[in-house]
Amino acid sequence: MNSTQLLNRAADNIRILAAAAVEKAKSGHPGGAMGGADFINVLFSEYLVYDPENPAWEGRDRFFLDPGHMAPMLYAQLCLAGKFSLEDLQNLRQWESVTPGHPERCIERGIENTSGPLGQGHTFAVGAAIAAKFLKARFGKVMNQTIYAFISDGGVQEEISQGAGRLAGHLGLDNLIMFYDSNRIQLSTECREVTSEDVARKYEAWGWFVQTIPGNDPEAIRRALDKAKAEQERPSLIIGNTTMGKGIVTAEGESFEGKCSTHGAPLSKSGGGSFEKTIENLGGNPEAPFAIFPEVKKLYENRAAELRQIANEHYQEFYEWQKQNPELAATYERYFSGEAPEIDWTKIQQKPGAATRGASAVVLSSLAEQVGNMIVASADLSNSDKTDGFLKKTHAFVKGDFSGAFLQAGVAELTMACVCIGMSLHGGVIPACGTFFVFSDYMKPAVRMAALMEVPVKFIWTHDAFRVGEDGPTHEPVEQEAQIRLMEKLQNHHGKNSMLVLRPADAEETTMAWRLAMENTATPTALIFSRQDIPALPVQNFEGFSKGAYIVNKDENPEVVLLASGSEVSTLLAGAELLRKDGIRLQVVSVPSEGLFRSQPQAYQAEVLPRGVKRFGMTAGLSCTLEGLVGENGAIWGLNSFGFSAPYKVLDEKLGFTAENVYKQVKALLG
Ligand SMILES: Cc1ncc(C[n+]2csc(CCOP(=O)(O)OP(=O)(O)O)c2C)c(N)n1
Repeated sequence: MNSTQLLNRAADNIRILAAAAVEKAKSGHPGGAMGGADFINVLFSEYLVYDPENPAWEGRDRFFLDPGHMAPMLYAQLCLAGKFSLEDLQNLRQWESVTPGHPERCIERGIENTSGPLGQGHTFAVGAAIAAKFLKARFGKVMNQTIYAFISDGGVQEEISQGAGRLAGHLGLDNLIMFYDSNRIQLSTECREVTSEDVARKYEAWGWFVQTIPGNDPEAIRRALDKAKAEQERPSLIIGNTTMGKGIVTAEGESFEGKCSTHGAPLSKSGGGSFEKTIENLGGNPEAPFAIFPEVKKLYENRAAELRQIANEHYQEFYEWQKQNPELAATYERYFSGEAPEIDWTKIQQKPGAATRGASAVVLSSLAEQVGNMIVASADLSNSDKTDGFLKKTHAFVKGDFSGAFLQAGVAELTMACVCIGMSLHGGVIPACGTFFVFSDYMKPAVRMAALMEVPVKFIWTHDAFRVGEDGPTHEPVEQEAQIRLMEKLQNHHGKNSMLVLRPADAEETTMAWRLAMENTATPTALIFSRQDIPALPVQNFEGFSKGAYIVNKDENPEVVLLASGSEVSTLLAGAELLRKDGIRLQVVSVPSEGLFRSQPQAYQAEVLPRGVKRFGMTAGLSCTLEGLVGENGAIWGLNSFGFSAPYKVLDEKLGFTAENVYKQVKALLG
C-alpha cells in the first residue's frame, strides 16, 4: 500500500501538469481537473487493472471519462502511467497533437471513449458494463473486468443520467463503479443555484450502492473503492466531495479554490489565481512545471511492474481456460476480432410484399441464431419496431442473468443509443437498437458520437414516413431522413462517410441492407424501415444495392430517370407503368444510400444517372433529401410540411404520393 504522503504528492503532480498544460495552451479547464486528481491517482496507482504492454487486452478494466473538459487530468494521469510524454502535455490543444481539447478515443494511450458532450461518457460505461456481463455469462471468469466511470456535476444534471442510473440499478451492474466529482461548481454558476436534489438518495432509489466521502482524501478513496469492489449486487456510486481548483492560490498566497472562474480558464486568466504561486504551493517549480517528481515516477514504475505481473497471471489463467475450452476460446477470439461475423444469408427467406420492418424481423430472427455476440435493444417498441424478431429467439437481460441477448431499454432513446455505443466500445459484441424514426431526434447527439468514434452500432429506425398515418404529425418523420443523411456527407477522420444510411425499398432489399450493416465494421449504420407493406420490386439480382443506387428497370435511351428510396420506389414503378403507356422511355432507380452511391466510380454513377437525362425524384421526406441526386434539371416531389393525422392511404392521395401524380409530374417535367 502506498503512503498517503506519496499519493498526495502524485495527485499534486497531476494538478501541476494539468494547470501547466492549460496555461501553456492558453485555454482549457484546470479547476475540475485539479479537484478530481486524487481519485484518478488512487484508481490508476492501486486499482485499475490493465497491461502496460498490451493496451487492447480484452480483459482489462476500463475507465470511462464523462466530463471531457477534464482532459488535462486524464492526460496528466496517463503521462504518469507512461502513455503520454511531457511534451505531449505541452502540446495540449494544438494542431495534430495527441492531446486534443477533449479526449478522443485511443486505446493505445488508454483513452476508452471520446468525451465532451456531458452525460454520454458515463452512459457508455453502463453499456460497457452490460457487455462485460454478457461476455462473462458466456466465457466465465476470463471476463472479470471492472468498469470505472468518472462523472461530474454536469453529467449528473444531464437528463441522460436518469436513464443510465435507472438501467444500471435495475440490472444490478455490480461490475460498474462510478466516481462523482462533486465540487459544487459548474461552468457559469455554483451548483446550488440550479439544483437542490439529494444525489445520493436519487441513486439509492435507482438501486445503487452509494458512499459519500471526502473526495480529496486518498485513504477515504481507497476504503470506498474496496467496498465498491466487494459489492455483489449493485452498481456503486462514490460521491467524492472535492475542492474545485484544489491548491490554487493568489499572488499573495491566499486560497483561490472553489471558484467558477477556474472551470474554463488558465489560472493566470481566472481573475485571481496565480499560476506561479499555485505551482509553488503544490510543490513544483514554476520555471519548469512540466516534470514528474522522482518519487512519483517510482510509484508508477512500481505499479507498472505490478500490473505486468497481474496481467501475466490473467494470461496464465486464460491459457489454462483456452486449453480446457478450445472451442469456446475460438469463439472468444472471433468475438473480439472486430471482424464481420460469418452469416449464411441464403438461410433468410423473405415474404414478398412485406413491410420492410417485418422483413427486418425476418433477418433479425436469423441473426439471433447465427450471430452469438449480437445484442439488440429497443426503447419499449420491440413489437412495433420489430426487433422482437430477435427477442423471440432469445430473452431480455435481467438482474443476475445475462444469458439472453436483448436489452429492454425502457423509454429512453438517447440512453439506449449511448448504452449500445458503450457496448461497442467495450468490444466483443455487436449492438443494434430500435425505435421509431421520428425519435431518432432524441438519439442524434449519440449518433454523432458513434460516427466520430467510428463504432459500428446499428440503428434500426422504423415507421419511416408520414405513412404512420393516424398517429399524426408528432409521429410522422419528415425532415429526419435529410438530417441523418447529412452524416453520410460528413467524413470521419479516416476520410470515409461517417455513417452508412440505408432505406431499402422492399423485403429483399431489406436483407441486403442488413447484410451491408453487418459487414460494416468501420462506421455506424442507420437502417430505415417502413411500417406499411411494400410490393416486391421486379428485380432478380439485388447486388446493385450494395453500390448505394442501382437500376430497377430501364427502357432503351430513357428520356427521364425516376429515382427514390424506400416505398416511394414502388410508387414510381406504378407511375412508370402509366407513363410507358404514353410511350415514354424511363429508367427507374432505387437509391438506398446517396453517400454510398457517391463513393462509386464515376462511370457507374453515370450509368445509373446518365448525364443530360432529366430526373424526377420522389421522397416522403423533405424535397432537399434528393436535391443532390436530382440536380437542377429535374423535379422532386417531396413533403415540405409536417404530416397530418389520417389513414395512410388517404394521406398518399392527399399528399400526392400516387402513381397518377407521378404521371402528372413527370409529364409536366418533360413538357
Ligand atoms: C451536453 C453539454 N452541454 C454543455 C457543455 C458545456 N460545458 C462544459 S463543462 C460544463 C459545466 C460542467 O460543470 P462540472 O461538470 O461541474 O465540471 P467542473 O466545473 O467541475 O469542471 C458545461 C456546461 C458540454 N460540454 N456538454
